[in-house]
Amino acid sequence: MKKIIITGVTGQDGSHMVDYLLKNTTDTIIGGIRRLSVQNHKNIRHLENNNRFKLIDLDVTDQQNVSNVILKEQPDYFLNFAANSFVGNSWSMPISHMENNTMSVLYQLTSIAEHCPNCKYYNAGSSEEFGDVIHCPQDENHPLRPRSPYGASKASARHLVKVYRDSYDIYAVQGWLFNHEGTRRGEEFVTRKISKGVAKIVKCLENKKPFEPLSLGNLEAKRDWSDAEDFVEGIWLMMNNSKGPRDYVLSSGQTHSIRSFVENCFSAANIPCYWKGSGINEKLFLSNYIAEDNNITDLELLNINPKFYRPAEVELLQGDPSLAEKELGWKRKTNFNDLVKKMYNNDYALLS
Ligand code: F7E
Repeated sequence: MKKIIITGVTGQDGSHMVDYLLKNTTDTIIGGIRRLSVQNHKNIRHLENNNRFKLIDLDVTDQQNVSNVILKEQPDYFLNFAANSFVGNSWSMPISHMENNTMSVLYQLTSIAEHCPNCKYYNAGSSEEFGDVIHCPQDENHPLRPRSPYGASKASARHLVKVYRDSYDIYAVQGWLFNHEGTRRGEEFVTRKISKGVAKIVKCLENKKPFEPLSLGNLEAKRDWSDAEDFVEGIWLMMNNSKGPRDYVLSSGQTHSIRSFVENCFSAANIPCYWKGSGINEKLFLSNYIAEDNNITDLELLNINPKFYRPAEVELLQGDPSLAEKELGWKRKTNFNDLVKKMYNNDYALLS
C-alpha cells in the first residue's frame, strides 16, 4: 500500500484525483489543505468518512511546513494541484502567482531531493505556458511563450521540475494540461460562468421572472476543452510510465471559440437565439418571447463587458494529445458537446 500526498484537494482537479485514486488503487491519500477561517470543502465532503483519506494542514508557500510534511510522511507520490489558477487575476496579483505556482514547486522539489528522493512528483502544468502559439496543434515540442503572469509562473515551474529531474534523478513531471472543465469548475472560469448563467436565465424564463443578461469578454478566443475527470487518469498514467518520467500534453485535439460554447449551451437548454451588433456592442437575443402581458418581444440574453477582456490574450489553443495516447495508452471519454450538456444540466439541477 502506497502513500500519496495531494495538494489542492478542495479544488476541481485535486478532488477528482482523490476520487480516481480511491476507486482505482488501494493506496492511502493525504490531502493537504491551507487553513482558512471559512471552509470550502464542498468538493470533498463526500469523503468525510473514508478511512483511506485524511486531511492535513499544508500551506505550499511555507517552505518549512512543506519540508516538515515531506520529512514526516515519506510519501511515495506527491501530486501538486495547489495553485492560483485564474489567469484573469494574474495581472493584479503577479507575485502571489509566482509564490503559489513557482516558489511552492521549488520548496517541494528541494524537500523531496533532500528528504524523500524516491517520491514520484507531479506538478500541474498548463497550455497557458504555450501562450502566443506559433504552430497548431501544440505538442510537447512547442516553445514556451506565455502571455500572462500565470503562464510565466507555470513555465518557470516547468524549468525547475526539469532541472530537478535531471540533476537529482528524481521522478518529477509536469503535464501540459489544456483547459479541463466539469461540474466542480470554479464559477469565475468562462465555461462555468456560462453554464450557470444560462441555467439561471432558463429558470427565470420558466418562472416569467426578469433576469440580468450574462456578461462576457472576448468571444473569439479559442480553447481546447476536455472533461477534468478524463485528465486525472492521464496524470496517473504519467506517474506510472514504464518509459520513465516524461511530460505529456493532455488535450482533446479540438478547438472551439467562447462564442461556440455559448451557442452550444443555449442549444443544450433549448433556447433559440441570434446575435446582433459587433465588437463590444454585440448582444445575444431570444426572439419572439411572449411576456406576461402577452406582448411578443426579443429578450437580451448576453452582452459584452470590456472589463472581462485581458491585457494580453492567448487567442488560440489546440493541443496534440497523440504522444500521451501512444505512449501512455490514454484516451479521453467525454467530447465537447457532452461536456457542455453535462455542465448545463448540473447547474440547472442545482437551481431546482
Ligand atoms: O478563460 C475568455 C478569456 O478563465 C478562457 C485555467 O484553468 O485553463 C484555464 O485558463 C477564455 C479566455 O480559462 C470571459 O479571455 C471571455 O480567453 O475560463 P478561462 P483560461 O484562462 O483559458 C488553463 C489551461 C489553465 O491552466 C488555467 O489555470 O475565455 N473569456 N469572457 C472569459 N473568461 C472568463 N474567465 N470570464 C469571462 O467573462
